Amino acid sequence: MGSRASTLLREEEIEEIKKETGFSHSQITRLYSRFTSLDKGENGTLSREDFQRIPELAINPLGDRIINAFFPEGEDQVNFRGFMRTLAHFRPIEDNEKNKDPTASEPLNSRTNKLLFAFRLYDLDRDDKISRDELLQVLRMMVGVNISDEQLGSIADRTIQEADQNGDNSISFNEFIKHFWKFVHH
Ligand SMILES: [Ca+2]
Ligand SMILES: [Ca+2]
Repeated sequence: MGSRASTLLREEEIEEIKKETGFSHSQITRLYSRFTSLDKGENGTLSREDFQRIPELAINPLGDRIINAFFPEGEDQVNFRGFMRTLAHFRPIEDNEKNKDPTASEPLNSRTNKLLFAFRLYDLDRDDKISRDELLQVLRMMVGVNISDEQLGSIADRTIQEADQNGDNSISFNEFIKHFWKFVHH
C-alpha cells in the first residue's frame, strides 16, 4: 500500500512537481500516497467519485465546486501532477524573497492565483464572469436554508451592484479582485 506509492513516483518527477508547486519533497511523497489511496481504479488518475470519498470535501458546502476545480475543462480524470497543481493554490502565501529565479512564472499560491481559484468556484459555466445566478447558487450552499430566496436575491443583487463596474450585471475577474480588496480593507 504505502510502499507501492513511494516506488511508483520517480525522483525526477518529484523534482519537477517541487519546482512547479512549491511543495517539499516529503509533502509530495505524502500526498502521493494519499493520492494512490484515493485512486480506487489504480490507474494513476482520480475521478470525481474518488474525491467524494474525502470526508472534508463531503461535508464542505462548496465541496462539489472544489472537486470541479481539480478537473481541466471537459475532463473527468485528473493525474497526480494536476492534483498537485490545484492543491498548490491552498498553500500559504510566502515571501517571494525565497524565489531566487526572477524569470519564474507567478507561483500557484500567489494572491492573484488564489483569487482566481476562488473566482472559478463561482464561475460554474466558465465564461469568466460571475452571473447573478451563479452567485445565488454559492450563497444558497453557504447559508443553507435559514434565509429566504428573497433575502438571498437581494444579497446577490447588492453584491453585483457593488462589484460590477461596466454595467453588464455580472462580475468579471478584475471586478472580483477590486471588490475583494475593497472588502478586506474595510
Ligand atoms: Ca459564469
Ligand atoms: Ca461587470
